[in-house]
Amino acid sequence: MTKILITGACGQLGSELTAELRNLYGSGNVVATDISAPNAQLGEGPFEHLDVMDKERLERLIDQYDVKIVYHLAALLSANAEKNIDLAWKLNMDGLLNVLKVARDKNLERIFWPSSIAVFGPDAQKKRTPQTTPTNPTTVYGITKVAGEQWCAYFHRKFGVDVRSLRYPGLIGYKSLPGGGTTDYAVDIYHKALAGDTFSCFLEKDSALPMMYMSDAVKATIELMNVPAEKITVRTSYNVSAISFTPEEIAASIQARIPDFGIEYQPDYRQEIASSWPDSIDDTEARSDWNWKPAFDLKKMTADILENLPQVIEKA
Ligand code: AKB
Repeated sequence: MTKILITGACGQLGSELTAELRNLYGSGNVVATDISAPNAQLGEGPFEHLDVMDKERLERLIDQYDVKIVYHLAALLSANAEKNIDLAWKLNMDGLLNVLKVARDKNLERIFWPSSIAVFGPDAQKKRTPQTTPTNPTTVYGITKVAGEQWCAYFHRKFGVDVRSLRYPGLIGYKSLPGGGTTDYAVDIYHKALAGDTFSCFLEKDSALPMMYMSDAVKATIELMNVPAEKITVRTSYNVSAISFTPEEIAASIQARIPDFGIEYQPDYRQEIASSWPDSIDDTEARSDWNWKPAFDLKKMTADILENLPQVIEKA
């Protein structure tokens, strides 16, 4: 069985993706790595401490486990990146370049790397932002994603590295917490609603952003990684879309089930980041190249989270 290694496995996406890959391909075949200690969410299976800026350690682990596929998720997200631009550049860029170089030198089969809607800036079409349009981000996170996309395309073109990528919207799940993103409010809001607290939102009530339920994000990632290489026409990163909503709309979807839930708005520096991003995304290429189709809309997602989050909170 082909061995898989995941970097940033303890993060919001990493935790759920690791669990699903272990479920699909066998626990022993998926090596989870992170700088944090492993969490229960990852399930059984090998875990190694790895700082992705340490290329030698990455190489040793690839050899030790005979890894052929890498999901490279370790990165600083948008809001945290604005607070530490040097670390953001170093971690997001050096980490990716280390993985791409190791993939080239060790002839790895396939690499996954996440890009983001953060590649777009204020001059991109705001609604249904197309795959190909100006990518002039105003955040350091966005700059690392634009550069990263170009590195992926370069390593594919020049060295034949089969690197695949998605421009994730904000990811929303109940099993693990996000850290340092601009879209994190859309996870916190469910925790506050279940705790009976009023939610203080750091974005304006009408600030629409593209979002996706975590199970759809995991599905999209695994689907993309299983598509025959010849079907992939985008070697920078695919637009993928699922839901688009404002804080007021997500609050209303919660109030339909918890009528007493209250929200107030106290926008901070993250509003500027959100305002520079698209409201919604056009993902025609992903739909036509590899049949991408999300399963969850806002109503279905809220119902699923409010049903399952209480058990997760109880166990914690
Ligand atoms: C963030 O908010 O930084 C991320 C993203 C949209 O890439 N969730």
